[in-house]
Amino acid sequence: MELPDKIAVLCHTGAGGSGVVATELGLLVAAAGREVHFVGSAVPFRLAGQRGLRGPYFHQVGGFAYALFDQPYPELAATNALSEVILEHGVSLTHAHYAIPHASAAIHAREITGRSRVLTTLHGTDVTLVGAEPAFRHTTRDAIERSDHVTAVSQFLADQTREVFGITREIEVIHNFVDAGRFVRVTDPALRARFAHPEEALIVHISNFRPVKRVEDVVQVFARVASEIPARLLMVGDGPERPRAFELAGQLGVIGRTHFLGSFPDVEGVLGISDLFLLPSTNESFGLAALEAMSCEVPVVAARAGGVPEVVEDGVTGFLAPVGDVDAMADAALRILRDPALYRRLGTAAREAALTRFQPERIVPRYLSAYARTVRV
Ligand code: GMT
Repeated sequence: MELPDKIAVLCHTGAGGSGVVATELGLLVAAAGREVHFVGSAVPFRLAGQRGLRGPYFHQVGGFAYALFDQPYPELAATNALSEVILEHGVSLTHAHYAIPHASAAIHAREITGRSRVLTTLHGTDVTLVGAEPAFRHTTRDAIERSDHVTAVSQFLADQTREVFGITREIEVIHNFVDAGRFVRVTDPALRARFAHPEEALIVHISNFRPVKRVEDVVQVFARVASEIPARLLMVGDGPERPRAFELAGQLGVIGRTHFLGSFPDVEGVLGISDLFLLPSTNESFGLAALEAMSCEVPVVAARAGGVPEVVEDGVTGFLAPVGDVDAMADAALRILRDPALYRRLGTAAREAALTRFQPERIVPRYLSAYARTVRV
């Protein structure tokens, strides 16, 4: 297997699963001795503090404001920065996370430079939300069709992509992974005591608070649970729906038991001390935060949406309910939190699933094999 020596990575840099996967994978590929160059508008969320002389390296995409331009054209700036990196460092593979704008930029750079193959990983919103918009339909399909190789983070997403775009090309399914050494149960009574009394259940939600995450359902479920048993809710992340969730928590009388902690990259600490993870999203191609919770022995109550059933096994590592069915989700949460034996069984199985199905040792070689096949095409 002939692996490319130098790889460029394009990804979204803010808080979000695709940037996390791109970063964790890039770090592991760099640790395996390859030269990894991240290209982006900012240092990716979890890459901060991880760079060094031996890489991975980060190259900032420049901006250009000119009176005639009504927009700064970030895709062209990214294409330009990537082309420079390809030519200057002899990069032979670009790993684009998201079809648009990243795969489009990578394909454009491939044409400009006459080198560097393109592997595109689909993460979800590019296909299920943005790409399905008529305004981006042709560009998304084109980016997927003209990539040298395409992977998707779940079987659901691969099937959905073929259906939405009428695409027949191969899409390889490579699930996301979690570092089970880092995402572990934490016994830290002092840390836990900052958020909950010993007798209170600690429920957590992590997301970017976009409408697709249904954060108001999180609050609704929590209010039902908190009316039956002592409990606290940790809301980690930030985004457009946060004010509505905050207001609803006030209306439902649980604001005093809900902590809005904002966004931060090292979520393993908060997951490690929590008892239950809620993910009621309308759609979720994978649900990386749920997997990170599972690795910390935290059972998950989620909506049966998209690729979530490929991660959370109903009745084994948590419970799934129809999207929007907050009563069913609250019932499932109460069932788990009231029954210590069930809680332990689900938590142990969740950790076991993370260890056996979603370990970097199992997933990263699949990407490396895809890298080798892509540069051989
Ligand atoms: O869910 C988000 O809003 C963030 C988004 C992203 O691009 O970072 O997450 C997508 O990619 C993650 C990593 O593969 C998946 O775990 C998420 O399920 C997926 N989000 C959606 O499909 C809504």
